[in-house]
Amino acid sequence: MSTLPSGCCHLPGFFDENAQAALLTTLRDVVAVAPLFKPTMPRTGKPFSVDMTNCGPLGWVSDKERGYRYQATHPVTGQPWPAIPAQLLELWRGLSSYAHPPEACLVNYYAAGCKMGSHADIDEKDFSAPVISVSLGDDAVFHVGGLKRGDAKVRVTLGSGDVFILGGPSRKAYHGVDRVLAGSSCLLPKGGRINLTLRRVTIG
Ligand code: MD3
Ligand code: FE
Repeated sequence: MSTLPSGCCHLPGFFDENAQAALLTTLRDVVAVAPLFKPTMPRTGKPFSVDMTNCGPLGWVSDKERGYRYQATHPVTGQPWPAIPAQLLELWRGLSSYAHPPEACLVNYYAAGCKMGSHADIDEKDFSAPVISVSLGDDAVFHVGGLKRGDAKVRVTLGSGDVFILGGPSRKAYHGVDRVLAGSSCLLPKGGRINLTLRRVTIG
């Protein structure tokens, strides 16, 4: 048994199977308007393991030339991001304790074998708002540490329908995804995992 750092909250099975399927249906509409793209690392141009897209007024993107940033338009289509689905706005209202709506919902798609190296989410301006994440599809082994890269890490399996809230002292903690357990869920017909992160970007 290990305890999560202060400010982290794991809500396993927050969304039941029906709610997961409904969320997936709305995400299909999001991806139809804002197709998944492959971000690249600042300076090196190395591709990310995951594919991404966004919904909401601002989306998180990264490329070799301009680095990590939020912007109002899709990097490939040049179109505005679609709206954040109602179920997710409701989730934020219920759990964020924050007076303003989220501005970004980053959608990460993990095919089998994808991972996400340890990083801190620090491209936002308002750190008083939490980050709220929703996992769908295959289980992932996720880690969360402290404010320094070398701090001790706690590992948690994030399953389909789980919600994870990062706030307070953990808002800038290092975290990442070590691996995805292929075949652990049948929610996604082609397998893999989707993670949604709701974020406030600007000061409300
Ligand atoms: C802990 N996504 O998109 S979500 C990301 O499962 C990201 O795709 C992971 O890290 C994923 O940036 C983890 C849970 C999460 C989100 C933000 C955090 C954990 C966090 C911020 C601080 C500490
Ligand atoms: Fe992150």
